[in-house]
Amino acid sequence: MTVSSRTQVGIVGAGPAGLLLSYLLALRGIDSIVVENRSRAYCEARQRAGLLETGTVELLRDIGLGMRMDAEGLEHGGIYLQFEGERHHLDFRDLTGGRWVTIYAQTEVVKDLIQARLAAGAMIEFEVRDTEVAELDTDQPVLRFTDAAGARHEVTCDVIAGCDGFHGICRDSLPAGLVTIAERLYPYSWLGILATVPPSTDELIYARHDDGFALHTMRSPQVSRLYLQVPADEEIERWPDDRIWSELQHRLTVPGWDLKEGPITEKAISPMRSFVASPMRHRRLFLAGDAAHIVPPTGAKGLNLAIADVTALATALTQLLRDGNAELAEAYSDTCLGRVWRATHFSWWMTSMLHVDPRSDQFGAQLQLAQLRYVISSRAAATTLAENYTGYYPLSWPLT
Ligand code: RFL
Ligand code: PHB
Repeated sequence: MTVSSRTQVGIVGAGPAGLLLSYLLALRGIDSIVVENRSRAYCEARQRAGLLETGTVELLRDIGLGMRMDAEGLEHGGIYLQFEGERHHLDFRDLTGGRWVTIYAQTEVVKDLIQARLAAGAMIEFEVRDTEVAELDTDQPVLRFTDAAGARHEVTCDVIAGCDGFHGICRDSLPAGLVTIAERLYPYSWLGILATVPPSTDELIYARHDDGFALHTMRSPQVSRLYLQVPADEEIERWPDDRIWSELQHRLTVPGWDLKEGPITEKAISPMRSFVASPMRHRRLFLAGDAAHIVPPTGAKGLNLAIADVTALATALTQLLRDGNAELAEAYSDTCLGRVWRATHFSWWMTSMLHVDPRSDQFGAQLQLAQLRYVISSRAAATTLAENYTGYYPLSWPLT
């Protein structure tokens, strides 16, 4: 038997994009249901992004989600760029007229959102199976799924939002031939660890080393997060903890500074990819976040882009569903893609400047170093990095 129901917006995926969209729509009095194929515990523990742009922080505060972020997040006014064995500071506040970034993990953003939505009585169906979106050429698209107890559901919607990440089903449900893909795979991956040890730095260190990139970031005053460039097809078994620490020491070292080591509680390898699908909408199916685009993590843009997409989408859907005006819904894809391509360029630029490309030669290495020397010596070049890193396009969330 199939259980039938209806809602205004059917949302596929309880990552940051889907959850925030449902939260923003509720602020405008619009109903939604979120379906998610993982468990709540899995969604709240999945280790991913850590860094929020100024505009993302301000949005979360403005909509009443800033309490724990303000108490526990770590505000950073800059970063360190390291190359040729020297560490240089970039002061974002000075370069951008006061902008900053905040370290507040994606796991915490997701926990805050799930807690707020469930407290408001929202429908989030975890551990669903066989999600399908159908009737996409009508004004009443349909969302189907099997819930955790095994019951099949069919939800008639006014709109469906595909917030189901890179491996979701919504992008592939768009009509064949509509979507253009622009893609680049990088010839290296990131090995990321979480370690129970206070960070050895006050702000993030991005290091270009002849043996590969390394990044020192953090989660809290007690927990460090670090990344190492590794070969694209690397296996995690080849990286016992002592090898990871010795490679981090080697790539991050500068005279007079110590990298503190501690127990590693998590380690994983992630591939590096740039990917943009356009358009991000077909009739009443809208894609948002990683379902539509992926950036390599070097620019810390993925989560911020997902949040920007759904902020634009919630505004467009309010106009469409409350006021019967389709103008912003029709502009949605172009509105998002402007920001997406800026972030795609920035992430590609940071990635190419800081990683060692195994196919490159002396010419490529010298270009990277020339670019890095330029960034730390020219105020114009440093400002370019700072204004992109802290978030170039403003977010807009009208008060009503
Ligand atoms: P998500 O988080 O992947 O969520 C999609 C959700 O959809 C569910 N799903 C389905 N549900 C129902 N039915 C189906 N058929 C489904 N298929 C999938 C999934 O289970 C999941 O819960 O996408 P969203 O919401 O668009 O959010 C995007 C961000 O997660 C991502 O862009 C960032 O994590 C990227 N990223 C970073 N972004 C930043 O802004 N700053 C950073 O510092 C940063 N660091 C990172 C990162 C990503 C990383 N990895 C592992 C890719 C560091 C790393 C290592
Ligand atoms: C993180 O804290 O996980 C992080 C920060 C900055 C990046 C990527 C990841 O560029």
